[in-house]
Amino acid sequence: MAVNSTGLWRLLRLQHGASIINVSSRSSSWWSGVEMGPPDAILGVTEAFKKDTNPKKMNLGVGAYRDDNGKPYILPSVRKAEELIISQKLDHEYLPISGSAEFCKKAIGLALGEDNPVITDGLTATVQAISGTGALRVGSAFFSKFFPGPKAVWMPAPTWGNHVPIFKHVNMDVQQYRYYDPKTCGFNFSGALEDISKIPEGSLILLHACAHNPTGVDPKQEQWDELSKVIKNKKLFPFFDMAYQGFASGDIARDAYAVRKFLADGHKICLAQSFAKNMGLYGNYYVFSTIWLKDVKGMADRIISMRTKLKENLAKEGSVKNWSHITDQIGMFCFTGMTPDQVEKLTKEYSVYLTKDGRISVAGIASSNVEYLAYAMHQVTK
Ligand code: CBA
Repeated sequence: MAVNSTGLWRLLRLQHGASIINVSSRSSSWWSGVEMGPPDAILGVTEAFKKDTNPKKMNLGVGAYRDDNGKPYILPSVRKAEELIISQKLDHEYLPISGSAEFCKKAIGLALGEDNPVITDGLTATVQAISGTGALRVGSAFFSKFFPGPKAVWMPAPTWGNHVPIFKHVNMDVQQYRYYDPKTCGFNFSGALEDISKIPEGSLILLHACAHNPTGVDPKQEQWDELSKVIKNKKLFPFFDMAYQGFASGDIARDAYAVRKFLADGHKICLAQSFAKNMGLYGNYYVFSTIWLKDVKGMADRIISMRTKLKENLAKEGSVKNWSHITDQIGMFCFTGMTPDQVEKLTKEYSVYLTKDGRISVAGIASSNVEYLAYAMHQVTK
């Protein structure tokens, strides 16, 4: 939702239409060669959580924002937009093939800043996709078909689980560069620089614009500056995934620093944007508004305060481990450093659900259960 010159709310939404694909028939020999796809590791955590009857159970698996009572949160700006959409009695006509031009303009303006010369000089091409996953899917297919460089993409290790299959599915070779340092639970800057400087010239490199998933570890601004230089020298093509703008620090410009800096340094980039997290729109509406800026800051602040409380409560429990990475990391996720055995114990004995890599969705913690979580984490890590 954006405030236009007359001060009225402008509403923009995706019009996917309802669509289903039916293939007959399940038992037919036509499909005997079809392998069962792997289960989604993150959504599987939610399924296991639902079956647990422990009243103290916590779901820290999926990256979905919860309020301080652990309930799904509808942003006030989104509620307002919904009401306006209904009252405006919009039609359900087809959009052009690249989506709503007005929506695309607002989206790229949010990412780069509306007065960014790349936009004002008409140097961007923006198309609408179905959420961040759809944007990555369309972008990867585009690169697979048209990218003149090697058909390979370098990703941070680790990266969001779906990055790998999305790019493999379009027949791109997936390689990784060092990113996370398990010793410090922080950014392996020298390792990243070393690996990136060995990537063949003209290749594609995937970067998380902010709030890296799953580690919550972001380069500092001066480290981004250095990365930009090295990536430019190697003539790599940066593909940014920005799924958390505003959600990391509460400040949309700060979270877009890397993207804007790379453009200012003269890179040509590709950018996949998602509004699932920062607008709480895991479904289908997209909203831009000034109320939203306040809403997103509220969400970011609550997450940051939960990080502090979790760290404090671990200390109260008597944990002597260094948990400073809980507050050093940023965004929705905290890569706790817990081992798969500790994670298993946490789930089995304390009904705390999270992914096996030790990632917790900080957005799933509430004031009422942060002490319990600290207690449980201390029990399995002491
Ligand atoms: N990029 C990154 C880095 C992400 O973390 C996610 C979502 C997406 C996809 C893209 P969208 O929902 O708009 O398609 O975003 N990652 C998750 O929050 C979650 O949706 C997560 O818990 O990791 C998922 O993986 O299921």
